[in-house]
Amino acid sequence: MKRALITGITGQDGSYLAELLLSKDYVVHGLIRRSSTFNTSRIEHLYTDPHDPDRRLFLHYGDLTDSARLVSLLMEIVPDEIYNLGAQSHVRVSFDEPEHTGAVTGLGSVRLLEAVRQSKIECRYYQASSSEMFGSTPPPQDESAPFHPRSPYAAAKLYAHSMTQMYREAYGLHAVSGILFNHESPRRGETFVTRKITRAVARIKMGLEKRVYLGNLDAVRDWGYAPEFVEGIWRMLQMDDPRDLVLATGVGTTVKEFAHAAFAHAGLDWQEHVEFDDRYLRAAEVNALIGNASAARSAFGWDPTITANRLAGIMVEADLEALQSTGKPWIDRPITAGWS
Ligand code: NAP
Ligand code: G4F
Repeated sequence: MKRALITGITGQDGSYLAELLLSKDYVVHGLIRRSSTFNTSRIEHLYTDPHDPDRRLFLHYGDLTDSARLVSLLMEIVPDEIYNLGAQSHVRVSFDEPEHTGAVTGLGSVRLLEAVRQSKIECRYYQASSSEMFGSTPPPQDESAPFHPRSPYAAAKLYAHSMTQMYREAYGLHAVSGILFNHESPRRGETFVTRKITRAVARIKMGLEKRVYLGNLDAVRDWGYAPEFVEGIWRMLQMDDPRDLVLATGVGTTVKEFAHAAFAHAGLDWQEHVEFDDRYLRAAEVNALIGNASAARSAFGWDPTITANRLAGIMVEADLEALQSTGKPWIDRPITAGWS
């Protein structure tokens, strides 16, 4: 059985990746942060009792800012594959917390790479790079497009991306970076724009709210479906020649168009419920990200099927169902709370 270590296992991608690896008979180890409230809701369905002798999911407390812990964990687990998905991943928040974002999203990767080097463990390493690194470079963006970061988050990701490439070239580490364009799902964090919209649609449809406040409606993103992207992550790390590849759907959609599709899915008119609030604008915006993933298609046949319109439907359905099934919508956080 292969052993994998996932940082960020409690996040959207980490939870889907854990599911995928368990379905492929891996033993999965995940790094989780100590929190005063439960932060494992996305992987609760995968949890097995520690007394179960057949258990294949193990969670370890740790943090990407704690080098010594990363070294000791690697020595204990001796993973065959490491997926570094942990990050302060919110672009707008990175303007408020540039130093913290650099420490986790940028230096966190270097701590992990260095832990691999120091522990001398033979393993493959995946770095979660981002299309945000292209920043102001116009679409379509592929592996040869220049990087021009427009946020502390993008700058931190570019540093981690360059260091991953450096460890591959200097130390022969089997390391790849997936340059992933936006990918969403019902498990998407509630403050990213797609999920913010689909939660709002569900709450408005249920009569719990009347409107949602958004920032830049003209930004274009290439939104795909997280489970398909996670499959691409796994396949990328199975390649025998490690190299960095773009994963994207190739379809660009504005925030406005996504809102239109999501509200229409519930029989609502977005224009009656969406209002502008400049608190959601960024000091510098990335206007348009649309990826060209033809290299990944040739390398391992990756061909995503779900783009923004269908994604909006999947997410609205899931948010409506979640709200209806709790029976206690009043314990759900309101959408207008002002978070980024
Ligand atoms: P996410 O849902 O925000 O998950 C981030 C994960 O990182 C969470 O498990 C979080 O733990 C963990 N984390 C945060 N700070 C940490 C720290 N100091 N030490 C250890 N773990 C820490 O992100 P995602 O959407 O799944 O994305 C996964 C990765 O891909 C991220 O690196 C992201 O930047 C990158 N990426 C995402 C996209 C996308 O569209 N989703 C596109 C390109 C790249 P808690 O649960 O405790 O907060
Ligand atoms: O959903 P977003 O916050 O995602 P963003 O900034 O594109 O970043 C996501 O994708 C990256 C890959 O390209 C990842 F690396 C990163 O970790 C993250 O997963 O914003 C999308 C767009 C932006 O242009 C933003 O200005 O939506 C616009 N937007 C408009 N109103 C809003 C809002 N974004 C948020 N979060 N909240 C709003 O109210």
